[in-house]
Amino acid sequence: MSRVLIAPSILSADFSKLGEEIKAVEKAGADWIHCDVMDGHFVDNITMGVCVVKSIRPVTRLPIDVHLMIANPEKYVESFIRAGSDIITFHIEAEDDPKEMIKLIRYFKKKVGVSIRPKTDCKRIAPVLAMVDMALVMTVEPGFGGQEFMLDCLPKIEELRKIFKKDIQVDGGINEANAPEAVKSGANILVAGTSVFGSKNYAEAIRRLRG
Ligand code: S6P
Ligand code: MG
Repeated sequence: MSRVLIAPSILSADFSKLGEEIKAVEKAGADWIHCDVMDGHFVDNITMGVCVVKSIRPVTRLPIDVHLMIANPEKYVESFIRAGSDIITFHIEAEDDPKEMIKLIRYFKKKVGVSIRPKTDCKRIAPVLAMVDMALVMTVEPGFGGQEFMLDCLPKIEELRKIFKKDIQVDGGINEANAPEAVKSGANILVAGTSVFGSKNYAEAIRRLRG
């Protein structure tokens, strides 16, 4: 099993010193920087946009992993990529033409992820799995950091791992207690907001997540 990657979600960071926070998690061993973009339509929250990606790009050499929890994501792909995104993940529930969306991200030679909410079956993304680099299984209902990990999403990760050999990312309520189960089920990239940025020692928190 290749090394588990840790992608701290800056949604839980202190935005009054975001640059320092990103440098700190990079120094603490983070592999990616996860940006939760929400538009108040696809989910009932509004968080960050292109300007945040643009402002953090010069601060870190880590891949910037953009999680689009927005309606009509195809409208914003180019601006997020030009701002410095390395990975663009969209929700299958938000995109009428996922294959066109994937082709658009590929046009810019960026990594493509497709995400499913807890209630969405793996079957919804089966037709596009061959086209993407990563599948993101939400382990909370998208919208807010700090929620409880949904254990009933574990069988879905196992089911997905049986048919998908590339990166499986999990996102939502990940901590040192449930990370081993998520990895055992087949996840190899862990998004963590509260369990990293809510800790006193980022390096220790990341080490514990990696197991
Ligand atoms: C739900 C949520 C996720 C975050 C994740 C990280 O939309 O906002 O997209 O990436 O929840 O936060 P935490 O505190 O759950 O680890
Ligand atoms: Mg996320």
